[in-house]
Order: sequence, then C-alpha cells, then structure tokens
Amino acid sequence: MEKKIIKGFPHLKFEHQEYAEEELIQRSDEFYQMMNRRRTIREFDDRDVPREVLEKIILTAGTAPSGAHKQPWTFCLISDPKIKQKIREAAEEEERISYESRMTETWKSDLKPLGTDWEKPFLEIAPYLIVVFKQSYGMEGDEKIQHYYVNESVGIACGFLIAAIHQAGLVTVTHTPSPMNFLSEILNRPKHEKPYLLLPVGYPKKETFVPDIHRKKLEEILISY
Ligand code: IYR
Repeated sequence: MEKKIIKGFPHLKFEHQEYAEEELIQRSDEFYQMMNRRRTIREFDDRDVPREVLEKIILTAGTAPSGAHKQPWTFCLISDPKIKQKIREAAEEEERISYESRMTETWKSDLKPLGTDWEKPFLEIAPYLIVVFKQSYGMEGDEKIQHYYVNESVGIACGFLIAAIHQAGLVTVTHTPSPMNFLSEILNRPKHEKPYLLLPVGYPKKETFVPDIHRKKLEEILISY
C-alpha cells in the first residue's frame, strides 16, 4: 500500500474502482431497483438469523462518514428474550400514553394508512433488536472528547444500517418510541449516550401485507439547475 505524509499526517493511496459509463448506469439502476424493494415491516417471524449477519450489518453502519471522523455511535444488539420483554413492556407503556394523549388527532390520522398502534409485539418476536445510541460526546478514560454533527452522523449511519439489513435479505421498522430514555436504563448505557433509534431485525412473518403507498416521482423530489 502506497503511503505519503501530507501536512504532517499519514495518508494512503486511494484505490478508486472506476466503471465504464454503461456499467455505471447499470449499477446505479440495479442499486435503485434493489433499494426500491425495501418496505417497512411490522410483522416478524421468530426464526433465528445468523449472528454474523447482524455483526456485518453493524460493521456496514460503522462505515458511515461522521463529523471529524469521531464515529459518535454505539449499536446495542439484543437477542436475550428477557431484555426484549423489558423493552417491549417499557415501549408499549410509553406508546400507549402517546396514542392516548400525547399525539395530535392529525398525527394519528396521518398514521391510519400505516396501521400502527401502541402494541409492539415485534419487540419480542424479532430475533434481534438493534438499539442505536448517539454519543453527545466521547469518553476516553476520564477525558471528555468533543463530537460534531452528532445527529447528522448517526442519521447517516442508520441509513447505512437500514440499507444493509435490506440488502442482506432481512427486514426492519424504524421504531422511535417517545420518550425512549427507558432504553438507556434497561441497556445500562452511560450518560453521554442517548437512544436514537430502535430497529427490530429478522424475517417478515409469512403472508405479510404492506400498505399500498407510493414513493414520490423524480420530478417531485429533484430540482435541476
Ligand atoms: N412511535 C409511534 C408512532 C409513530 C410515529 C410516526 I411519525 C410513524 O411514522 C410511525 C409511528 C409508533 O411507533 O407507533
């Protein structure tokens, strides 16, 4: 590997994989077709998934860019049924209050086509839960480490995570019970980590139906200059 010191810091030669235009077009189309088959799934099969798949998916999320390369994320991987049960009970408690009194009528009406409610059986049925924590700052021993663009960085990592779950052939739902500080307690996370997103991961239940909803067309999302 070719190395060079630039402005006092070590650099490695970047090996760029370039494709002919035709292949470039084909690759972008194939990736879009693959990603466009992703659907949010709320009904899971309880079948197990090889743990190494989950580890590879988390490694993929960890390839995301981050502010000053601080990688301000922690991924908790849960398969212990007792912990899943605790998470379900706490999440449903919050969700029940949200649906009964915290969410506006407009919000609940916007969710009707998606068929959501306070019950979250997938938190126990899915073989794995991934809880993503954002690190507001880092800790090296007793020393606080400054982190930057934490929400953006962790959001991008979650995008990578969701794409990796789908690409591997598994399904998920981006679940954000609100408030979700119960996750810090159950998972015993330090105070510089805040829960960001909860993703059940597994196979879909057989004969699952998904809402008949559509994605915006290119003309609706692209403005060219
Ligand atoms: N967190 C709740 C409500 C919810 C909110 C939005 I915005 C959604 O897109 C879906 C659900 C729940 O998980 O049911």
